[in-house]
Amino acid sequence: MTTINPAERIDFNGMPATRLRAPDGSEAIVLDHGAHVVSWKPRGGPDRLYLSPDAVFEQGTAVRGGVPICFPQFANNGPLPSHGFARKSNWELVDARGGEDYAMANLRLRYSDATLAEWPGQFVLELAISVSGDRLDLEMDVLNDGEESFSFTAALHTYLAVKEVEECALEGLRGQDCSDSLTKKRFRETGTSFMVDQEVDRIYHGTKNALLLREHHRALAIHSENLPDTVVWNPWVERSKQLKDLPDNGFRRMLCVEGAVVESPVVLGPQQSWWGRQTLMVL
Ligand code: TA6
Repeated sequence: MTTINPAERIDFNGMPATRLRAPDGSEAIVLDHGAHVVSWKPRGGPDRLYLSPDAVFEQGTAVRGGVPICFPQFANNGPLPSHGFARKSNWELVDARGGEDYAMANLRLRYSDATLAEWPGQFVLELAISVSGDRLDLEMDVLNDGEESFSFTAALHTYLAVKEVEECALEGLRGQDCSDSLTKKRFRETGTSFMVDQEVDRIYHGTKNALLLREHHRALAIHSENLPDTVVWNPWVERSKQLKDLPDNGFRRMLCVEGAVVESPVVLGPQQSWWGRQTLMVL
């Protein structure tokens, strides 16, 4: 009988990575670089994360696709480069193992001279990844390990793979306040089903319910805990052309649905901690 290695160290496009495999066949791959989850295949199914075929795998560069970790700044909401340094940093793999029905890994990024040169927070950031059956769980934990308070914004910038973005619908946002990052307008969502047929870059506030991404033949539930904002992003035609690491038609195969904390930054005093989780589940 062959035994499955629940946490195998592999090379992924020249970068050290861990392939997690649960006994039920579900699997995920996470890079040390950025603690970036680049693949998630639920039991018996295709990859449900989009990874750009033109993604660049290089130290100091963010990977286009998968699940970038935005920390300590979401987008350009502050003085740091877009989405902060965590997604471009090298994390340490601190634990990787499997159980009867799961495989999991834990990666850590701790403040260093390099991060302190950009941002004063003395943080310890961890990402726990767990795969099991039809489900992927991602949890970010932040500890303030210093003597001064700090505040941050963050996101699990999940790129979901879709067959054709124009033919899918995101449900569960009705009634939520929304800031449109393109028009700079704020409004309340009235539609029951959100369809993408142009560039979209929105932050929905106070998301409580699970969202449902429906395609003709399949559906995916997206649930956030302690991540009160949901970002929905698709670059569409023109913006895609400006993104060198995304093919011109790449926008058709992806929709970002991100668990985030943006509107009210998290403030942590010394030794205080915070966590936020996003769960994806195939239905
Ligand atoms: O989360 C949405 C967003 O902030 C967009 O505004 C968009 O530019 C995207 O992230 C990608 O950012 P990046 O820095 O990875 O090109």
